[in-house]
Amino acid sequence: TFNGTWKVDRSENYDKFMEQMGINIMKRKLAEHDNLKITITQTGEQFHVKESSTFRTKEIDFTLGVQFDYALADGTEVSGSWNMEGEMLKGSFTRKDNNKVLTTTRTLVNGELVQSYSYDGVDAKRIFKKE
Ligand code: MYR
Repeated sequence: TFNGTWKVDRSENYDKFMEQMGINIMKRKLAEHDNLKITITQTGEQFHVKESSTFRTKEIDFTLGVQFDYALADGTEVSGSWNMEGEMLKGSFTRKDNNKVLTTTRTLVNGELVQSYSYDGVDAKRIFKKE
């Protein structure tokens, strides 16, 4: 289960990913130490995700397979959905400003939550530990 509070522990290639997303160096430097924490509450197909970081706190509700709008921490607006494939959450989100697609997955690996991100040929990961 994904339920619980997860604190980012480390990232892989996240700077390159953000660069591909068009985020400037100053914001990327801040984002490196964003202390991102997500609290996931799943009830059947329904999810409630509370996100907190040095940038903001935000709460969002979504249902698997149902499209919703979301603004990334830098303000970029996307629209898309999460789906469950086996034990993996797979998200596909389209940027509203350029129609390019950002895909993301969440999966549990040895008690850690691993979130992958892919955009325009660049892949990254952030690994979270349970609080
Ligand atoms: C959630 O489940 O946390 C809410 C929906 C998330 C949708 C988009 C996730 C991609 C976040 C990428 C951040 C990259 C910042 C440049």
